[in-house]
Amino acid sequence: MSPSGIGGGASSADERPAGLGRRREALAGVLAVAVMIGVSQPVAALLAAGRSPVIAIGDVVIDTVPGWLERAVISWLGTADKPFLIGMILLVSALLGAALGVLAARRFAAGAVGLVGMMTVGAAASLSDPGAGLVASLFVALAGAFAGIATLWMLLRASVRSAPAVPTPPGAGAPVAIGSAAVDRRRFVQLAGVAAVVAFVGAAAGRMLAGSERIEKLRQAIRLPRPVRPAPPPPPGADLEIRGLAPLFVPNDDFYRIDTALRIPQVEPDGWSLQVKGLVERPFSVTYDELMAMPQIEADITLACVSNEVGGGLVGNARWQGVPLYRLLERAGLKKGATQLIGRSVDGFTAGFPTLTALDVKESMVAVGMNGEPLPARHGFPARLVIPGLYGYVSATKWLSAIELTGWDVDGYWIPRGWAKKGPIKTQSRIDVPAAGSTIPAGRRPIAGVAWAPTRGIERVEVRIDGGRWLEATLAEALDVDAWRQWFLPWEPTPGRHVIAVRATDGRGEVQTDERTPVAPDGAAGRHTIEVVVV
Ligand SMILES: Nc1nc2c(c(=O)[nH]1)N[C@H]1C(S)=C(S)[C@@H](COP(=O)(O)O)O[C@H]1N2
Ligand SMILES: [Mo]
Repeated sequence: MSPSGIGGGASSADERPAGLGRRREALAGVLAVAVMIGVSQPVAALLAAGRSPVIAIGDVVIDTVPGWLERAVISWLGTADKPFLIGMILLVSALLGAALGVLAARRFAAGAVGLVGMMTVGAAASLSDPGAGLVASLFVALAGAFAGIATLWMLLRASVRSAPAVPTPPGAGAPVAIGSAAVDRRRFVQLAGVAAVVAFVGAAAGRMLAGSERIEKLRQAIRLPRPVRPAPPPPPGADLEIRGLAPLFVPNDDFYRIDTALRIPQVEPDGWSLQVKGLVERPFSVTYDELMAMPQIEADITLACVSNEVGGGLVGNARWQGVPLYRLLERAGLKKGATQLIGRSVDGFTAGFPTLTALDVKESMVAVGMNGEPLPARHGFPARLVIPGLYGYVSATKWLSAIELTGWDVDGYWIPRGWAKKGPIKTQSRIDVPAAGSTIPAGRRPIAGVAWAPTRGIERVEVRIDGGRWLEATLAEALDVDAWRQWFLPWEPTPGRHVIAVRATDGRGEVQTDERTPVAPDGAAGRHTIEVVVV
């Protein structure tokens, strides 16, 4: 075996007197970056004002990419957009690491400066987070950079250590004896293994320390107070319980999740408070315990995302519990000009809607409970807004930290990104059974689905098969005007291809439009139409 094969490179040994292949240099750089990131995670998690550089960079990317690109990525990847973004950041970091490894093998200082530069970008990104601190961010960056540089140094030195001290005379053949080359290689592999373990353990420790398990324990220990106005039990027959049909209440674990948070904010209920401020006579704040002690209501409300395509799954119904908004607004006293209510999240997200909605729609609430449990972390623990009839992007602020009364001129997060200022939920209906595009056996079977028009209710659902006349579907018992309603139509199809369309009529007698509009800027319209093959 020739020593020039150690590094796996194709170039001859004379070009690399130390026997150090480019691949190995690059690998050293990648591992240095991995350790750097791995070490920065637990350090960031341990400091209250520290932030993971990777998450921080991701957050900045989310906040700065143009609205159309963000929409395109979400519609392409759905909720996989976040893992994808993290993956891209790690990939770019690895590529930078590889380049820095090769550079450091020639000029170590240059490589080290590169690593420091990467961490500086991370620290700078952290500072765009409202809760991050300058000193903590610098400390995270320094700790990571130090670990990365040390790793790079050890890995590169391990590779050149066994190089001969005396230059081999020209033409003397292999510069490194086979025995020492093997030692050299083993040492590199060992160190590389250690580096990989350090990076992995660091990342895992960071996750653990980030507090999600602790907050989950606290959350599970919380008992929701009995609502002063409980929602009536669902009438019998409100849930048709047809296989494949969306349940009347979507279980919390299955409920769709949409937000800009790369890492779910872990909010300690004890340190949390909700401020009511802005154009109010008496600004105040309430702690979690105070909020829990206030009279609460319960309401069945369907939440929908403006990004939901016709027939899509970014919609769900739940039984929410919380403090009605009008109570908080009464206590604060509205000033003239307080035409908009902005919800602010601990992570900086904002959403605003007309103050009148909060006053007129009595079920508008600061929710603390979802389907009988304290809000799950991913759905906004400890508190969020739930406003019947409005898409989430203008209303449903999770991890709520403040309610701010402003004029209409202030814009929430999504408005400058190309979404409509007003976001009423459009009347929609969806066919769940049979599944779109499926092949099904002939025989009697229902066509079934859900329809929703929060605040207006659903009065009628009609189905059209193969372009025939509209057939009236049977509606399940209604839960509440704010909640979705199931429907079904018995069907005995003939073999072959069939096209099924659905349309709903809301409580005001308005028929869902057939005119297709895209999700941007104010929600998709059009009728869900599916094709199935009966065999
Ligand atoms: N803090 C915060 N709250 C947020 C968002 C967000 O990005 N950050 N997204 C909103 C959007 S666009 C929707 S559709 C709903 C979704 O709520 P869910 O994830 O509980 O289903 O949350 C809203 N609340
Ligand atoms: Mo949304």
